[in-house]
Amino acid sequence: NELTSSNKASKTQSKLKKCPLLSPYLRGTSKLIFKSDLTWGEVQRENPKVQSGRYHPEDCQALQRVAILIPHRNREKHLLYLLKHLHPFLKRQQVEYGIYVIHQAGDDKFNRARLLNVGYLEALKEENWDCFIFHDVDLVPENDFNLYMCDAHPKHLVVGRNSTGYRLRYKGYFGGVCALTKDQFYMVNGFSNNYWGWGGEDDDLRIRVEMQGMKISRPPPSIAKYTMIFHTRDKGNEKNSQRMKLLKQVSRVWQKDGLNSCSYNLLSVQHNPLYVNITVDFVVTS
Ligand code: UDH
Repeated sequence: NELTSSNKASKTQSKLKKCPLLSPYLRGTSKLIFKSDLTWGEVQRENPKVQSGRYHPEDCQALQRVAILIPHRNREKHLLYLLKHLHPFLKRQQVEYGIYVIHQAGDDKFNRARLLNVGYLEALKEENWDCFIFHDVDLVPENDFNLYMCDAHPKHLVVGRNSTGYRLRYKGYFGGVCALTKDQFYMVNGFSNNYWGWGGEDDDLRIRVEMQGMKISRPPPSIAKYTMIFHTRDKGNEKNSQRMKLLKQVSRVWQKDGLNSCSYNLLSVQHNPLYVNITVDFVVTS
């Protein structure tokens, strides 16, 4: 039923004029407030038009259909703060969007990249999304001119974060939040599935992108700013000591390690009001 009503909504939308690239509702920098007693009920009441994590503008036809993919385990408070800010932020941008949280069950080593591959594959079963935003749970965008839409080349949206003085962490950094079209991500065979624990998977994706002759674009530093919600290193996400070795193999293995070899047990798909929660577990291979 949900899907039928979303199809109807898309048909009505296609009769409307196209939304402009820069929506008239953009405000620039917002002051981000993280209230300690914030609840899911409050955020739900603030976003009555969001259903199953989805929204589309009512007065114009969105330029892109965008899926936001958030890898997650044991960061409920961060998720609440992120969605509190992300829903109104995306509404102001007039994009049609859906938010998917991909949750890794159990306490084995965390695998951010494989969760994001799962998000891409599962989200496409629900809707033919044009653009995917791969989004860490603890990074909140500060300026709504940082458009959550895809470009001709893959886009990296985090130039700076408060915790590092708003400077790019290092030349070529491609982590945190990035945007690739459905085809760009497919062309690179998605992320590698083999990075367990922290680090390396984002550099691996950058290498895949560059090998296809694509360039990475970034919005101006004054716009691509994020507040990182403070946290310490999570249990199960220790630094991956294999990462440098794996990074040397990308050109040899990318065609057989990625979307086309992503294995997972799908434990549940729940349609919550503010997001779709996809829970999986993996067989750890290293
Ligand atoms: N994530 C989880 N749960 C985990 C681990 C990771 O949800 O247990 C997700 C989450 O979306 C997070 C992303 O994976 O934003 C990246 O992981 P991270 O936030 O641990 O990586 P980051 O580079 O921090 O932000 C690394 C540890 C910081 C230690 C700081 C000590 N100075």
